[in-house]
Amino acid sequence: MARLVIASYRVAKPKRGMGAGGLAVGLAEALKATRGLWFGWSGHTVAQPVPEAEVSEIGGVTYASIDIASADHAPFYAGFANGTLWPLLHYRLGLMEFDRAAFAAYRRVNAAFAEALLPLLRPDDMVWVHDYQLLTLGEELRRRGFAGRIGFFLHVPFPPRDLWVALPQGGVLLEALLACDLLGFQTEADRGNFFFGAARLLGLETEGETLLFKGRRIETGAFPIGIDANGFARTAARAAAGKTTTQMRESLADRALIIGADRLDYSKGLINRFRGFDHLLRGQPSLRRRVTYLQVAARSRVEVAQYRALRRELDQLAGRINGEHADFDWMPLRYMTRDVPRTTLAGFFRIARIGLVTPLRDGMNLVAKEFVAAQDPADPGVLILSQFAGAAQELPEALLVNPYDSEEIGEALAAALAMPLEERKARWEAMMARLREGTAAIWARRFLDRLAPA
Ligand code: GDG
Repeated sequence: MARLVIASYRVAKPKRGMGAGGLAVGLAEALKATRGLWFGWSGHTVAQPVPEAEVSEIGGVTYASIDIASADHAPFYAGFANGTLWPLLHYRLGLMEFDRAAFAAYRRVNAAFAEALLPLLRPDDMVWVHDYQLLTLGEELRRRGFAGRIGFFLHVPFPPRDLWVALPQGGVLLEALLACDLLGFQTEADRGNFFFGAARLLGLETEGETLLFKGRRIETGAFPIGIDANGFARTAARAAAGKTTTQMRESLADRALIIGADRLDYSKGLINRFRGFDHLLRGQPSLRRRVTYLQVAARSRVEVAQYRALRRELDQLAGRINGEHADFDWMPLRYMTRDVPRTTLAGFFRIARIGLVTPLRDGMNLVAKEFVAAQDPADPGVLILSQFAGAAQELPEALLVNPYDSEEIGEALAAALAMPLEERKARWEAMMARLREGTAAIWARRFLDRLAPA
């Protein structure tokens, strides 16, 4: 098997005591098996970055990283990647900003990545590029002469053509992606949006799921990302018996726990979710004092203005909900913008009666899958899931909601609280079985089998 080379914005180096997240888990096996290389940003910006990557080896896997030029990082990351691409890819044209200088910085950072990665590559390596920060990396590698296999996976959604054309450099970016041999998406809908959009906008011929471009064949496919469901279940069971979860349980005083855990991001639908909880408390007075909603909203991308604005709005709304409904011995909403350790979250998921996951649009949403995996098979909680999360395709037994309708969220909360044990078990078993069939390792293997030279 060819050596696997991963390129992503951030590199997930293994650290002791840290339960790794989705991507690292999925890729670990393939990286180890091929004594692979993981390349990305060091986390540092400097005035004049050197073009050579800093290389280290841990457990047979090589990690290589470079610094990004200080002048480029903000326009690349807060600018084009998260001020232009992120809202567009999540169907939020109204939030999209565009600035040519930021796009130029984005291209320079991708070019600098290619420049530093190229000398580390061998001709028969398989390169797997990840996500929207690195849309032009494949093309930059080709420009510098790399002729081996290149795959690309988009972790976030891909919008329909009519939205994509609003991006002034949209055509250029589509062409850049076609430098790869395989383009992977979370769902068939995302793949279709890209495939038909690119074919139409660039006037390409197609064959099945393959695009034909300048005499080359570019394959596309849907590869829904998974989690290590059994591993997460074990972590959750262990954590639930530990001190923090015990304290949490005691603090609930027999009230049902509703839990949400997301990066503080407008795509996650937190405003509507809070309003949904407010509807529950207003519409079902008998349920008041019988529930506690914990929302972990880990601060994210604070350098982007829209994220700071969302934080202010959520702070206000949380204050209003508690102000209106709380009692001297009951706080309905516990809202934290601090990061919570992964194992703690797993324990909380396990004792929660409801997992509330209502993004307005999400590539996959791993929290939904983690919540299911964490449940106690004898007394599982209920997942309320947005129909616009990629995960909804695989988890139709969740209570699916339209996240734009806060009242529907409120109704789903009431239905989940009333759901009998037998029904909870039946829904959970179906979902858990599917998660076991689509783990992170299986996801990586499916992609790499398709990418491998015939
Ligand atoms: C992108 C796509 C796609 C959350 N809060 C805390 C915390 N988390 C962990 C969760 C989960 C991960 O972060 C979030 O993953 P998601 O998939 O839910 O969302 P994104 O971060 O937006 O990820 C998404 C994913 O890529 C993978 O392809 O599914 O659609 O947007 O693992 O548990 N972890 C800790 N503390 C927190 O407070 N430790």
